[in-house]
Amino acid sequence: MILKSKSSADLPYSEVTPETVYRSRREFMAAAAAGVVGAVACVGADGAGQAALPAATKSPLSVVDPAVDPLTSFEQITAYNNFYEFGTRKDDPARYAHRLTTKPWAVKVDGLVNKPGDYSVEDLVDFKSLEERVYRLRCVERWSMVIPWIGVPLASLLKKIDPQPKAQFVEFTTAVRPSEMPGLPTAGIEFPYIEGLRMDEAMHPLTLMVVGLYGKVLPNQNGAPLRVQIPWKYGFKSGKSIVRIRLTDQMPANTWAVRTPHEYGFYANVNPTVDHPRWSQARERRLPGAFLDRPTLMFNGYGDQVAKLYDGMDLRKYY
Ligand SMILES: Nc1nc2c(c(=O)[nH]1)N[C@H]1C(S)=C(S)[C@@H](COP(=O)(O)O)O[C@H]1N2
Ligand SMILES: [Mo]
Repeated sequence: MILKSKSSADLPYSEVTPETVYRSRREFMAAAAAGVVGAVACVGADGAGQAALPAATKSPLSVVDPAVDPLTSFEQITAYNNFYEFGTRKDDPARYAHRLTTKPWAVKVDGLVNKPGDYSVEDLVDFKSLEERVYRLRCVERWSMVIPWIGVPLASLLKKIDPQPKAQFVEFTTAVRPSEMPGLPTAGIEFPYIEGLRMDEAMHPLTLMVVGLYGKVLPNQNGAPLRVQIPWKYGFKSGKSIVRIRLTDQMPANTWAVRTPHEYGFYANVNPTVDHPRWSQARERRLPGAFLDRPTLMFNGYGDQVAKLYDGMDLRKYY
């Protein structure tokens, strides 16, 4: 497979959503002229500096009711992040992730697939069939957000690389760039950050490969250029800035489960009845709120669609 250097930002203008979708171009230019908007690498608080993606269709798989779960602001989604490669404080990714070079970007595909190779993001993701999916994100640390992700089903990507029948798991490896990631030496976890899914979880229509949010190219602090999103699992399952996708018949050794196995497992399904050893998972706070003012939902509210994947499994044992 040839690695192409063409990126979403290089698409012809006609394929690009007008800036007016989220903010008027005039307003943006005025801000730019006034010096309010920084270098292209920096993300404005409202996303104004971030390139637009081709138009996305709204997915019916967005089950979130805006009356109950209003969208979290672009500013909040990009200002409060876990991305330990850039530091362990919530504002470190927003400060330092612009250092990550996301173009060109190669994703190595290997293991039990019929089409291994080095792929570009555009080889793996069809930018003409992007979907917008509003998903809740529930971090194991008990905060949550509601995010309008842009992406394609992981299943569509897997179809392109053609898994062999023996493949039982998908393993994701994320980028390690010592010169661009100031948090590597002090994070207290092993790098590269590894995550994985069972094949049926990976093929589930809710599992999304994300390239954007709020109609814009994914900001670096949220895992540009490619991250996964599994809405019924705790946030740590959704690896950011993926550089390798490996199909395997062994359960992947995911980073947090390797580091503290009594606290974090492979499955990490959101479950209000199974506590973290150091805190209850029964409630959560919706950012920017400070209080645990709402109950956490089984499978983060996606139980109708995913509970059957775990029929007969003891979810206390397989946490
Ligand atoms: N490579 C990498 N991916 C990662 C992390 C990380 O530290 N490194 N943190 C995870 C955790 S704990 C969460 S909650 C989500 C946060 O995603 P967000 O910042 O887009 O909300 O990213 C996940 N993916
Ligand atoms: Mo998290």
